Amino acid sequence: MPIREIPTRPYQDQKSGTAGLRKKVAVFQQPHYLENFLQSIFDVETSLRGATLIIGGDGRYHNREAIQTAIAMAAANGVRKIIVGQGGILSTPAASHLIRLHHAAGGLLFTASHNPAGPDGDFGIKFNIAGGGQASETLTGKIYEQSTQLTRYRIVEGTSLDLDRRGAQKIADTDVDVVDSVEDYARLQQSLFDFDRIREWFKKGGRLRFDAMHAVTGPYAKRIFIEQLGAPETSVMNGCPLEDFGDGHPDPNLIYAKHLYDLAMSADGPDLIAASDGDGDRNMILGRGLFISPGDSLAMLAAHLDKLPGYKGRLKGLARSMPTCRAVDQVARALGVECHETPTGWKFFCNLLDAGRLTLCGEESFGTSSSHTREKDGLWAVLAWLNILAVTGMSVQQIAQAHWQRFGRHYYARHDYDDLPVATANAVMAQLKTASPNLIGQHHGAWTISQADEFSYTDPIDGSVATAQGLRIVFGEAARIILRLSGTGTQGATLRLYLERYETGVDALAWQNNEALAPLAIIADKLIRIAEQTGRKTPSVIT
Ligand code: G16
Repeated sequence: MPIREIPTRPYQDQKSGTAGLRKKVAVFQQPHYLENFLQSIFDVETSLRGATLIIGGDGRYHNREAIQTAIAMAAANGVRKIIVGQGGILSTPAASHLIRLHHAAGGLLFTASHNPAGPDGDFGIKFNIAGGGQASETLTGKIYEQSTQLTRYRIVEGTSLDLDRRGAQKIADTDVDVVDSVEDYARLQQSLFDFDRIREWFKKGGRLRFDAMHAVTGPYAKRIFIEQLGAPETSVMNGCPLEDFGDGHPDPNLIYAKHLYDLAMSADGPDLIAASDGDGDRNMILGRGLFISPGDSLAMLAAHLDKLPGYKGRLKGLARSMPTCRAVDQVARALGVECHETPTGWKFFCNLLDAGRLTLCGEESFGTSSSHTREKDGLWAVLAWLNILAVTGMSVQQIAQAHWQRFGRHYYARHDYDDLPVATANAVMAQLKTASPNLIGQHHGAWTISQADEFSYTDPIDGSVATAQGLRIVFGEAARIILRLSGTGTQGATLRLYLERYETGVDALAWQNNEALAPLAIIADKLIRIAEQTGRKTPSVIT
């Protein structure tokens, strides 16, 4: 098997966003496009030489081809051992776990997360580092620099690995191990949760409906919920991963998983309804009669964490991304633990996790996880909820009501304006940034603006600074309006507007979410004028 150096010309658009490089499939299919990006990683991350690398993906269109290329290039670039999920399948949290378990120098994850798949859909690559977390902005910056000046890439020619056959194979001098995609991940979950109590809950008639959306979590959900926990087969829907995700949009939220919302609202719906996304790191939680927003889910899990075997007496700290509602802050205060506010992007939690300062963290974008891995973990969140239901004997509804009575409630919504011209979206941001200093002290109804600025973050562990992480208008504890540009889109620019309103006492239980947020939406419109500046009368998506 000869190693060849292939001459190439650099592309100039291989800059990673919030979570890796995401583009249309057609972009990745351009000559040498994938190879260039991979070679840039191998050139920059020299620790991969002589080390172990984890490879897998969410099963979307182009996954297998990309994995074959990655294996042939890893072997040509001196990687000693490659561990790859059977069939090329590894969920993002499972890959992160394998990196940690095998002390690998990194992992290549082929996914565009919740973005649609298929020949006209999206593809992506995430590079995760030793320790299991996503590459830092400094590292992705270096990889991008390298990608702009690359002149050759290295590859072992004429290889074709049998991705479906478990066990050892060899490519040139590199050992390749095709492993069961689920086994180690399931073992990790067993070490964290009380599987006996959950099994008992199912036996007593507890009902779960989990939608794997024809994406990566199907095999994980079937093995864990059905085979290991004894849930009926009907508990998992769309459990077979398809290259086009069944033509669906595996983004578990109130728009793309509306059927789950309808199920939750039906008179005899299951006790727990949940979904995950394309690569298995996001989660959506509903109970009979209600949707639990991701920020609330984080806070409720934090309040009950001590009931979970893997976490008893171990809560060190809590964290949320800046636009995520401040519900978890209330829990942190009550429990007397530190609480961190980080920029959007899971990588910002990782230093705190590594330093042992953080046990549980989450984001408004349907991401929740803990110190057990270095990615958000969709099935972990579902198991955590199942475990809490099993131990408390309460319903999701009762847990939520009791939580809001004790801690108050953060009404919350996100309004997305998708596929805007980049210049228009930038202009909206620039306008608000310029206006911000003059907003402080303004009264809007009963609320007064106490702070208006651009969020920047100094990492408490390594002192690195992340600037321009979103604009915030804060009305003390009572409310916030946040505006930021998405870092994960593949078409035009997406503006995200986040609305948060905090109420205690009877007002915490009195309102529908949209009723409570209506006055705040009017204030946001007055201050930011998105409709006027973009010509969009309504958001593309409200979640
Ligand atoms: C990715 C990151 C998340 C982040 C999200 C934000 O999610 O992994 O940490 O919260 O992007 O997306 P945006 O910048 O569009 O608001 P995923 O699930 O797409 O990998």
